[in-house]
Amino acid sequence: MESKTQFPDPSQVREELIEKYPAKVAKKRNKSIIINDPETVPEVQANVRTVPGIITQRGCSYAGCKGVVLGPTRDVVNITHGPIGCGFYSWLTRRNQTKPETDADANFITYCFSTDMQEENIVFGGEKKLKVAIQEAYDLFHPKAIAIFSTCPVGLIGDDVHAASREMKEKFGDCNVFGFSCEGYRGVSQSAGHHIANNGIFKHMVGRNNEIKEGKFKLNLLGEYNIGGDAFEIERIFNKCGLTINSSFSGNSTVGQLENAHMADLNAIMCHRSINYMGDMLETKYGIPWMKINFIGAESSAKSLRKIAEYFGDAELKARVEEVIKEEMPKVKEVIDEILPRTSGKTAMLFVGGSRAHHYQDLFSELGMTTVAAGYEFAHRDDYEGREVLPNIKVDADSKNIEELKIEADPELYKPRKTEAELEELKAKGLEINSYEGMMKQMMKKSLVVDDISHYESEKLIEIYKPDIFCAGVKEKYVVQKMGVPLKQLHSYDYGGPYTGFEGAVNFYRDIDRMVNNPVWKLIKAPWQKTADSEKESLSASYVTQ
Ligand code: CFM
Repeated sequence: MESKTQFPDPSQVREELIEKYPAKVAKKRNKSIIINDPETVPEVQANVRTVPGIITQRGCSYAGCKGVVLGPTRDVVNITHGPIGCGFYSWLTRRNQTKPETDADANFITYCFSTDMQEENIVFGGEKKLKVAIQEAYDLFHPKAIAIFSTCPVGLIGDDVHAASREMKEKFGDCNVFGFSCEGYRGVSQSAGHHIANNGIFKHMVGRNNEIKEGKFKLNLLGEYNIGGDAFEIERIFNKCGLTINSSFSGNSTVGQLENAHMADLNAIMCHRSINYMGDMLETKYGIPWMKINFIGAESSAKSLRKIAEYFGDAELKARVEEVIKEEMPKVKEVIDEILPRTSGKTAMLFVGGSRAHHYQDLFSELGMTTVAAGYEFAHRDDYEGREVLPNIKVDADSKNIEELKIEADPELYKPRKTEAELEELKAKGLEINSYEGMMKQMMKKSLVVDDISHYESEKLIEIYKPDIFCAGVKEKYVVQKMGVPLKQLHSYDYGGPYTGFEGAVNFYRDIDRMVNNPVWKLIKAPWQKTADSEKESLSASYVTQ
């Protein structure tokens, strides 16, 4: 791909990133720092342990299970079984918004439930305390479900959260109680927790309610957690088009929705990394296909709507979708026309999570900006290279730790929503069913892809490329900004958003315009720098033209 911008030679950059490491570490990191080629996508080392001592952006398995996947369901009482720190730091730190339909509907999202384990419980066991906590939550709130999340010490001392949950569930009779063995150490990152959460929801919730809800075109929205109200914007657009969200996994979701997920006719997957297991299991057991969609970016939203309409194959729906796109696009176009001259040609780097480093590249390209380097914290090779590499992924000891549920077609409820012939026809039309092409095929040739980037490597990349914006999280924010580069938080959105759909795209364009065109970044100078400008000049000496 041709570009007007000058970029450093990526192989030289890679050398520079690893040159300070001891030989063994350099060898390992080398496999996770890849020069992209969208035509023949190279292999990326991903989902492996972080080298001890390296400052990683990653979180833990408990974070992925409790915080990410189960956290946003508003009427489950989520109890952290463990020391108070784990519960406290997972309390409202992710901006998954909720809006109950009425004031009378349960919403426990603002509560923090923990068993507050003490030394005594570590020595003598914590099951008794856990059962008391479950009882207390039940007496106070009478929730439809109580979920128990294990933290590291629970696994180390061997508390059986599953037996305790079963016992309490039987005792109550009208409250579903279930546990998760999602101890922080259980995998190499929060990704393990996603898988554990998917398994638990599938085993304990999905399929308990066969009610057929109203709506002609019913789909589940998978892997959309309503950060900053993202799911509300998608819902607004779906409502306009006549599409019904049957269940949401799991932004603003309810127990009732998750229990009824098997009654939808399509699973639309936003975040492939965190929820792909659910898509596959719903397909195998109930015959519901899944499709990768992306509502980050106005063009991507339009494309996703068209894909959904094509799937349902209804002429009226297709026409309505076109009408909605026609209605929404002019507002977007107006803002783009204003902003594009100011953002065009600028560069971005995205190092975040397991899906946004891909999705947000679409928004940047709508702004005429180039992503020069990107990477995930905890994604797997399929999120980088595409799902076709799945059969070649080596299952290591860390992945073997996580249970793979054996799912079979349900004798009564399995009902293929599309025949083989219909699926083939859709595929022939370019609709990817049950597949995801990953991030790298959409990235520029010779851009850098770095998995589980270390703090040191981020600083080096910023020094070398001097991007106009760096996207990551709060842990990186202020260090990066002190280097004179604005940082956009792509986890919490810096308290902004929504960024999905058409209205979200406009919000994002405006926020990025304000950041990359703010003169303040050029004025930042550390006390030891003589002048900010002379520093920049010396660094730009390493640039080569492509
Ligand atoms: Fe999926 Fe997410 Fe993400 Fe994720 Fe996350 Fe998140 Fe994320 Mo933070 S589920 S992988 S574990 S899109 S919390 S809403 S922003 S790292 S890129």
